[in-house]
Amino acid sequence: MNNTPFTVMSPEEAANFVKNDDNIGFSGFTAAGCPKVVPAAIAKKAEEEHSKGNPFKIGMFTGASTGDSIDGTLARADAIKFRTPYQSNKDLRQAMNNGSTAYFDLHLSHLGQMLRYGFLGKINCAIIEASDINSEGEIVPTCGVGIAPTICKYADKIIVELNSRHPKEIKGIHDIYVPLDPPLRREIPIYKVSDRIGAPAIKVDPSKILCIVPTDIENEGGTFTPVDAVTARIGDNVADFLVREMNLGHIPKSFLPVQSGVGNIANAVLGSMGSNTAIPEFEVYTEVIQDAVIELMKQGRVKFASGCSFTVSNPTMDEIYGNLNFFRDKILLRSQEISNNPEIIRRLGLITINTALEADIFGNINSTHVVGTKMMNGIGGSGDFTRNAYLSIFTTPSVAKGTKISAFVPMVSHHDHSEHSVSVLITEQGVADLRGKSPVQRAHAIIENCVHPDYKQLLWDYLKLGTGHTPHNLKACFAFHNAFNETGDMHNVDWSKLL
Ligand code: 0RQ
Repeated sequence: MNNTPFTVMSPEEAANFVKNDDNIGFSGFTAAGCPKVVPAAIAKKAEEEHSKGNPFKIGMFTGASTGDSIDGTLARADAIKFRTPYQSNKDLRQAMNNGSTAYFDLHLSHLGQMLRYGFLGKINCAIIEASDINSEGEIVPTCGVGIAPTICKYADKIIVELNSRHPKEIKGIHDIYVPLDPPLRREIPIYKVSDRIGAPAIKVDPSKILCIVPTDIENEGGTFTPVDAVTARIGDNVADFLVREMNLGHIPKSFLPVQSGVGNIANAVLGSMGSNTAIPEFEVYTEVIQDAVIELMKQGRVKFASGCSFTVSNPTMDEIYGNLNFFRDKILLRSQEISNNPEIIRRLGLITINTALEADIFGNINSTHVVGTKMMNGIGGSGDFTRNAYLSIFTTPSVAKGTKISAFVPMVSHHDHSEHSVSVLITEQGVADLRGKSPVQRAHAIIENCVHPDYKQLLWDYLKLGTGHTPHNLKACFAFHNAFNETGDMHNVDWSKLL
């Protein structure tokens, strides 16, 4: 029942407010908290317009990746002119790599302020998924926040998808805070992971709300892939390394808050940390709260989690909603500007754990581009956390595509995180501690400890081909990538043919 003064509309009626060339801001972070039915109606409208020979494409500001009902549906309708920031949808990836969608990849913490600074143009309309709304224009988000507070403030108009699948009782789990902009910015007053600094809802000008679209749709929750031998080994290597660091006095005995990236390695790492009893119970300050965090919270191993979304499977989401009294005082959901904020990351002293696509033997990281040219997903929050960490760790399996790709190459084919920000590399083979080491010493640590046995000798041989502080050989530095492009297998590098 609609107890508010706002007009109720169908998704198609709401989609009619969206015009060709509009910039639209979407709530949510990953598929969590994203609107679903209005984007699908916009895609349908785009297809209708295209069939009449009319142009119809929109610009899109999202929190991070979204569900298929936004990125997939709109990409397949060829309805995306511009897109920022992170994404992970295969149809959108194809559109970005073939040039039909212009993609701007940036650090997730930067988007809110860039929108407020006016760097990215106007926001014509915000489409927000809500669990509740009142006549004063207080919108309670659902299971992800993303950039919702800023786009609600700066969009000309707002469409609200009111999704009854999310209980109204979730109110209180969100912490909505938008910093002042320079020159008025002050410190963001989070001194502990659990500090609440904002409001439980997003306050908007009620006159901007075009309509409410009622829905009752399940979250597009991810599937949870079980830990396999490689991810389990990586997880154990991370946990054992952190215990050693604690015993050396490099990490306080009370431990430090942990950020871990998205995906199966992150779940495995948290699982290993949880089951390693030498690690005390810990807190999580991260962007995505995954299944493993919820599991460890139930076991009493994670004391508190601050994040931007519940990026969990649907059964885990149901479990959280069914036990809100247990979880309510242990979790806060914040905007990505706060969950990924450099000031807070540095102040709290985060141990950050992210996944590399490839790394080079000197410790530089490529998180985004497959063989240097094809965008995979985007930098996401990995740069926000890595650059500002107390201890920045990158994990990766040592090989991909069977063993045809080595995750370690002479020089990264695209550069996201520099040697200056990366402290430790960890694979299923072992741990390379890069702190305090020269480039050559880093290469020794990486080749000895992290590289797959198939590729060790090739990389030792490469190290002899260069001179200087960072001994690259510019004729040979992309030999691994060239071998893969030419033969489909990095094993086929032959230094003698290159020099
Ligand atoms: O391909 O799916 O065809 O099998 O890349 O690799 O090992 O399944 O790893 O899913 O964790 O993704 C870096 C992309 C890793 C991710 C990246 C192929 C491999 C496979 C995926 P297939 P895996 P993951 C917080 C932090 C950036 C953002 C970030 C990412 C596919 O972690 O997007 O860190 N990170 N955010 O076979 C060519 C290589 C390869 C390779 C693997 N060297 N060359 N292909 N693959 N290595 C999260 C947010 O910001 C929301």
